[in-house]
Amino acid sequence: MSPITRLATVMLLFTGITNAHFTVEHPPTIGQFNDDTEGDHPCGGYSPDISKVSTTDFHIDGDVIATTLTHPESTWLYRVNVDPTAQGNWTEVWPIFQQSGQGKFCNPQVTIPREFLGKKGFIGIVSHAVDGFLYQCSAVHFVEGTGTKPSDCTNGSSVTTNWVSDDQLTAKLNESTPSTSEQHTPNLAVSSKGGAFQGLGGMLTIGLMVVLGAMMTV
Ligand SMILES: *[C@@H]1O[C@H](CO)[C@@H](O)[C@H](O)[C@H]1NC(C)=O
Ligand SMILES: *[C@@H]1O[C@H](CO)[C@@H](O)[C@H](O)[C@H]1NC(C)=O
Ligand SMILES: *[C@@H]1O[C@H](CO)[C@@H](O)[C@H](O)[C@H]1NC(C)=O
Ligand SMILES: [Cu+2]
Repeated sequence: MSPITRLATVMLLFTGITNAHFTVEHPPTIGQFNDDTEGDHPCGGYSPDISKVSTTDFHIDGDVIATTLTHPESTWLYRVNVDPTAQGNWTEVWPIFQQSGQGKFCNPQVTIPREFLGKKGFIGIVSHAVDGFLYQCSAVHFVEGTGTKPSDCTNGSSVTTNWVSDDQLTAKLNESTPSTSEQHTPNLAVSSKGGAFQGLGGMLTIGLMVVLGAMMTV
């Protein structure tokens, strides 16, 4: 193989490695998505200020939360609050459940307690997966009625769910300050092709440096 072919092969091997632990399709999240800080409470590395972000209407009688999981399994907590900086005092808005199978999960029927009607606040989505807790937040305006299901609201064909309890996730309803012991630690021992390398943007760099180094010596 020529060095260029070799490089191309390696680039191909690394394609898809930098995918996220999980992403949120609906409602739109706030802040720039960052794989490396997705484990930072409360919003995955972004410090929100409700007065500075634009909100999406979320219908309290039923609206859509849609995620894409790139781990083989996750337990999920959906929580809301109206704290201006998304700290603490969270209310659970869907029972904790476990997803098995990578891919999309779309829940079109999330309801919000009426006391939130007319307020602006956050929907926090917390994943408890093999490499720890991961967070995303959406800034929303809680409005009357039911939302319309977007066309990309689908469930992955290999995705199944079941109700579970997860005390550590439940405890996230009271969590308000970043907790260093809960930081997301990449785990190389993760099974499943692709899953093993998620979040390791650095792997790509290291891998390429190794390859470039090898090419120099050819
Ligand atoms: C926590 O949130 C609930 C629901 O919005 C609200 O009724 C309550 O006053 C809040 N408690 C504190 C201490 O902010
Ligand atoms: C996805 O599956 C859940 C049950 O696990 C179901 O409640 C939900 O309606 C499904 N979503 C879609 C878009 O069919
Ligand atoms: C949250 O904290 C309050 C007061 O400290 C406590 O009563 C409540 O049980 C806690 N809730 C959870 C889910 O840990
Ligand atoms: Cu991960």
